[in-house]
Amino acid sequence: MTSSSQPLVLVPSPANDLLLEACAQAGLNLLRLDQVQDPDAELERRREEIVAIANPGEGPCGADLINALPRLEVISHFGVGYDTVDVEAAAARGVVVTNVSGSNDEEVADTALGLLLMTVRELGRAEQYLRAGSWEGGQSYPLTELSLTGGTLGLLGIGAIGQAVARRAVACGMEVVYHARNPRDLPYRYYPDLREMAEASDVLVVAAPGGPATRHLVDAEVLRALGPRGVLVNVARGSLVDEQALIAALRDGTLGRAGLDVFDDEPHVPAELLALPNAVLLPHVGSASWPTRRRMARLAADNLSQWFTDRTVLTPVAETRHLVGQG
Ligand code: 8YV
Repeated sequence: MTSSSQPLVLVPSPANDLLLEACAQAGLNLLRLDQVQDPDAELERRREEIVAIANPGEGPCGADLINALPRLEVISHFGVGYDTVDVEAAAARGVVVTNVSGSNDEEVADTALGLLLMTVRELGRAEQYLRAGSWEGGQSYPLTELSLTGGTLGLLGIGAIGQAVARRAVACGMEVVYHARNPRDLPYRYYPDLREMAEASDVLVVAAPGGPATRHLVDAEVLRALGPRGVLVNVARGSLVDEQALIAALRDGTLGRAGLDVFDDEPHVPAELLALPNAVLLPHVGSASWPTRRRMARLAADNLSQWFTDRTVLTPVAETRHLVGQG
């Protein structure tokens, strides 16, 4: 049951049904800004009542909004990546930010594996070949130039998703190496230099957080180092890759192939990319299954109810962890 005496939780942009259902089940009192006639006026009228934000994955949660809410205590973001939330502005105000860390690692890693198979073993293209009748026409599908087994997979980022990708790559008979800000206690070779790692890799999988600190880490030089037989897979954020450099490299053969689930300006995908036969493109479906999205939604709602119960949260982001106890 929700009642107006309960803390008010702002949903600043259109939210998916799973998030709304999970919040309703947790008894949260929501103010959905996309459901009111005049959002600006409503926000102004109720800004002193709002103590929490339930932020849908795609929508921004910027400093303007954070600073407009004098009683804001906590922001629960529906996503593992929280580059759309201005965490610095939140931390400066003492506002705790949570994500849904741990709820979609395996699903996103499966998507990376799918992109690996689609790029390296051309499974999507082979299916199109069959459907077009070419197989029945008497010709076998051409042998693929590459295979996964025996190759080296370089990971940019070795958090929970990176590690889940690494486990799958090992199961496929690949050697795993990684680049991150710091080496970790893991059984994979660490490269302090991304370009050097790209040179030593057959496939580069991007699994690091987005945001200003990682913007365009994968640039023309890294793509050149990956080389004409190299494959880039991105399941993280479009911002980590210089998209124009990627298009140029795929077009002139400097880079062999790319498998992308994420783009710079989603849901827009540049026409140049759509036209490239050596790019496999997915519409950001990394975590897009009912079981995983349900888990994400529940965790996003649980972070808020936990906060209202005992002022702890389950999954605070690193930048605001110091502001809170963990449940
Ligand atoms: C979702 C994601 O697409 O968790 C993330 O960081 O990018 C995806 O799982 C997104 O959160 C849904 O809005």
